[in-house]
Amino acid sequence: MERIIGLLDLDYFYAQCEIIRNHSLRGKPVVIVMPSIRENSGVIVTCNYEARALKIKAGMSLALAKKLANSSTIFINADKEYYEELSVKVFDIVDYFCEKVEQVSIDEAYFDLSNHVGYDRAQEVALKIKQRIKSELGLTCSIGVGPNKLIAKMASSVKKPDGLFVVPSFEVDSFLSKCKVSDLMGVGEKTEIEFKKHGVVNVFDIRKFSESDLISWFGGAIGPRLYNFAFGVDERVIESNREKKQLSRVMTIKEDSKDFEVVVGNVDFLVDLLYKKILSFNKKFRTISLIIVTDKMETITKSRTKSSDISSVDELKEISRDLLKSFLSESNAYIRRIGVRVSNFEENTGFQKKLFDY
Ligand code: DGT
Ligand code: CA
Repeated sequence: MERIIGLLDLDYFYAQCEIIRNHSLRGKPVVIVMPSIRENSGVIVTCNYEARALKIKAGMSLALAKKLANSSTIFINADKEYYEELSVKVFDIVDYFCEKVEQVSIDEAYFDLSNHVGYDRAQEVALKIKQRIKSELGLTCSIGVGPNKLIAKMASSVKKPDGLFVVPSFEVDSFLSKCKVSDLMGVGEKTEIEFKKHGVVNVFDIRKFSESDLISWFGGAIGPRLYNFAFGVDERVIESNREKKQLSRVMTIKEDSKDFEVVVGNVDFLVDLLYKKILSFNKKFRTISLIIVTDKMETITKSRTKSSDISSVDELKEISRDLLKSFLSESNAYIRRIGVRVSNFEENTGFQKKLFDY
């Protein structure tokens, strides 16, 4: 299966978080300050595009930013706890669509789109992620999609803000042919200057040299990596580092149907797949949901939460079947896609402990 990776980066994140809880800020320059102990001093950690138009930017002192500000500019002290809460909600949405998610900062994560098979489908999923984040939280983000982390990250900044840019594997060369070395991940000012000494400005200039040239310029760790980057090669894997809050399995039914006997086969199949996943996570769960997408592309969710943990695949099947029956008795719609989800987890420590006690 071809590897397809996405990188999601929230736009002017801290500033956007402030704007969504106070709509009167919209349209004004908004600057987020990390205050220092000394009164009236601090550093700018981010600002929105209206403030960037005034040449205010992250890393700048508060004093300088105040000189550049106009009368409508709003300065706000950073509220990290609130931003972290929103960040969790954003990446929970990504988790819902993708199994492997690696968060790399408060507002950035890589995610694996490989099992959505093909760039068209990957693009659709990326768009859905953007739409869900916008409709549920009111935040915009930019997503890049490509065959590896390098290309996904580079693609994410092409259409920033609120962008989506896809570079399928067969377009990597033409994409890189337009990029400068400074666009490559890990190339800061120092590296750029060293490249310049050898006449290297564009990514493709690197290709005129050998890997050992790059090792002699940048050392054995960075040299080979940058050499590979020049050819669009990046083997780094996604290292999932988020605790899963829910697990789900979804499929499209062969033919739209409202016949219990037809749909229940799909539900049982999904429950078997899901149960295998649950066992590998070693968690207990209490809420089961059936997610139904109709032929009119409406999404309906039916859930049941038990007072005790669900203990077997049979119990999971029985509840899923009940939820399906209840949907069919209330609706006349044809079912196109169906999913089963479990949530409300607890660590399954009792069982683990017993195993280790012996
Ligand atoms: P963007 O992605 O260009 O639209 O703008 P941001 O603001 O999302 O920038 P990014 O992705 O580099 O950083 C994400 C958030 O992390 C940003 O909103 C504020 C915070 N941040 C960035 N740089 C610093 C820093 O140097 N110190 C601290 N404390 N926070 C920072
Ligand atoms: Ca960002």
